[in-house]
Amino acid sequence: MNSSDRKRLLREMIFFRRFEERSFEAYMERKIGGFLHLYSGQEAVATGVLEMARRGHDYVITGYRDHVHAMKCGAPAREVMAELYGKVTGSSRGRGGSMHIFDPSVHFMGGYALVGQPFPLAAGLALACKHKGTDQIAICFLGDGANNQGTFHETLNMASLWKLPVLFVCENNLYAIGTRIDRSSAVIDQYKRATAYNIPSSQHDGQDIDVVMAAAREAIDHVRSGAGPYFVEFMTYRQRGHSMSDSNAYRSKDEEREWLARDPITIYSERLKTEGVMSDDDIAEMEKAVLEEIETDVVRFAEESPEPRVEDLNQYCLEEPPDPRWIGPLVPGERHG
Ligand SMILES: Cc1ncc(C[n+]2csc(CCOP(=O)(O)OP(=O)(O)O)c2C)c(N)n1
Ligand SMILES: [Mg+2]
Repeated sequence: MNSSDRKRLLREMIFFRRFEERSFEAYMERKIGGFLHLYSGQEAVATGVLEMARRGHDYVITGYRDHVHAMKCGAPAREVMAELYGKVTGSSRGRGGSMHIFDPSVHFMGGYALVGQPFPLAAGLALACKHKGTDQIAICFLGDGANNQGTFHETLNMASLWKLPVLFVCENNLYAIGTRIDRSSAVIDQYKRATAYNIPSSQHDGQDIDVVMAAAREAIDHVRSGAGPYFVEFMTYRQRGHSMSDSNAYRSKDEEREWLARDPITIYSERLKTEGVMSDDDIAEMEKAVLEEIETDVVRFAEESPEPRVEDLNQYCLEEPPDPRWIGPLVPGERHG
């Protein structure tokens, strides 16, 4: 990876962090309502894995902590922010909100509110890729807590049996809301659970984007080669509470400090400085430019966009169930469903 790619990666992670922190502020100002789950602290996982995937070619799906995954797939940041604001210009036309970002034009097949829901959907996407005979793969990001759902076991079994081209990415941030992993899972190392279904798996540091990319490269190559699914686990930590309604009082200050010292953006910035790719001044300038872009482009767009009109609320409701073969925009010619 050359130095301009490395600078771009750092900028992306800084952008994603600032996007999340700015949406926190907008929530406190009551401009965003409903649920809001922030990804601050976990940026190296989605950024690193999706850097190794093929943009707009592979399919990506995840849970409700979904803003960064959508943007890294190519969903415009201003449309993601507008969705958080519930505006008509949002990725889901203001009907979905934070947990339901959806942009099929870049193969981001959604954030889902139900824990474990994306597992079988990812297998379905992978089955479609297999039937079409393309070299596309499906990538399913989910938290550690989701692995205790029945859908995890049903999906891994079928995916392995049918050798589906699906990559499971477990973002192990040690908590499911306020419950620590050792209080909810009989198996602590999540990657070991995949061996029960004959799926190769591995566990890696999720705070170092270089480690994430190297692991993702191997995992994606395996899946794309037709060898069947792969399960990769990244150890990471969310820096904020589970959602905006979580007081985050259940974690020790020592634990939080330990993980903050391993902030993925700090780790990567330090590396680029040591390698002489960027200086402190370059990074400060980059941060300033990101803040400005978020204010003048992303937030302004969300704030100036119109609310959905009450008389249009049924606009995207289907009277008939959709044709199961259908996948694409609801309104022909429109970019979004
Ligand atoms: C089927 C279902 N059961 C319970 C919930 C409530 N719930 C929301 S998030 C969550 C924890 C999930 O934790 P994890 O998978 O580790 O993801 P993280 O929030 O850490 O990213 C639970 C139990 C839900 N949304 N859906
Ligand atoms: Mg978790």
